Amino acid sequence: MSATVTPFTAGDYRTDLKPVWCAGCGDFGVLTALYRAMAEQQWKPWETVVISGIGCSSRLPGYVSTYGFNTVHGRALPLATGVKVARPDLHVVAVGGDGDGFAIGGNHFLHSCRRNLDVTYILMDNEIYGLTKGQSAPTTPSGDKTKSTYYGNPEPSFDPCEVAISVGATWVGRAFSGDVKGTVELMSKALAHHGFGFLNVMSPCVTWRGEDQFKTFKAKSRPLPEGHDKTSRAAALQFTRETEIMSLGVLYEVKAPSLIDRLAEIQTRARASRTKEPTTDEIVRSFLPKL
Ligand SMILES: Cc1ncc(C[n+]2csc(CCOP(=O)(O)OP(=O)(O)O)c2C)c(N)n1
Ligand code: SF4
Repeated sequence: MSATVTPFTAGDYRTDLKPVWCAGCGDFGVLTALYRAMAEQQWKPWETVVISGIGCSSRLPGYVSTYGFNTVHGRALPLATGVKVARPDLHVVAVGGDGDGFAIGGNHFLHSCRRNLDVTYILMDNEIYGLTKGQSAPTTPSGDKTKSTYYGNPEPSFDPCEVAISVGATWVGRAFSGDVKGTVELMSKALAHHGFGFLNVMSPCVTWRGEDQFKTFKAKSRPLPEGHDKTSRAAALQFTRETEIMSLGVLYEVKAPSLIDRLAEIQTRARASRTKEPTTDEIVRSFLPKL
């Protein structure tokens, strides 16, 4: 008699911990989408690790019934690198905010893309530092008034998707957390991707950017045009640095060996080049003076 395997449902990834996010925070949509996307992928919770830094969005691992780390500010990706290299058999997801990922953690973002690390990075981009009460972030549009830029942000902002595509990520997408169905679809593809999958989810902060951020994002949202060539870096870059519109979908997707593939290949070559392991006796003798 064969045992019936019950598939995982979105509810299986929920924990008893109640999110402490403000009512209406965009991160609720991202969390719901992650439950559903993991269920679509049928990832076993005990074979999955969700890793974050520090911020409102970085509280997310506590709400997911997989293994998880809530690490230090800006350090989700180094932890994810270590976990994936030590245990390539696990599914590794890094999550966090735009301050965490692109200001203090910007260096790690560049190198995770470059290495084509085999993890999924889900970024909750609210164009602000939420947890620390509304300071400007690298993604805050130039000229915007925030708690730390009272007379307007003097800095130009950067587009995370543009950076990811430019420095070597092999899957790059943009979603809006107000469209949960669309976010699930993109997140599921990002989770399934082999290599560094980066999903920038525009996720409103209703407290420090105002409820209007929902309206603004919604009004600017457009699907990528039919026939967009996602294998072309030049084509994908046309949908970055947008100001009046916000194109949603898979911007870029190519196949390339991941860091884990390259490490495995080096390991195989290194082992093959060592024809015979020296015995303990031979090692000890090699240190003794020749008489
Ligand atoms: C080393 C270090 N520097 C600064 C902080 C303070 N800090 C905590 S969260 C945060 C920014 C949070 O913004 P973001 O990462 O965008 O996440 P959000 O809260 O908006 O989700 C900062 C500056 C810290 N905890 N550790
Ligand atoms: S401060 Fe902003 S980002 Fe933080 S929980 Fe509230 S709405 Fe969300």
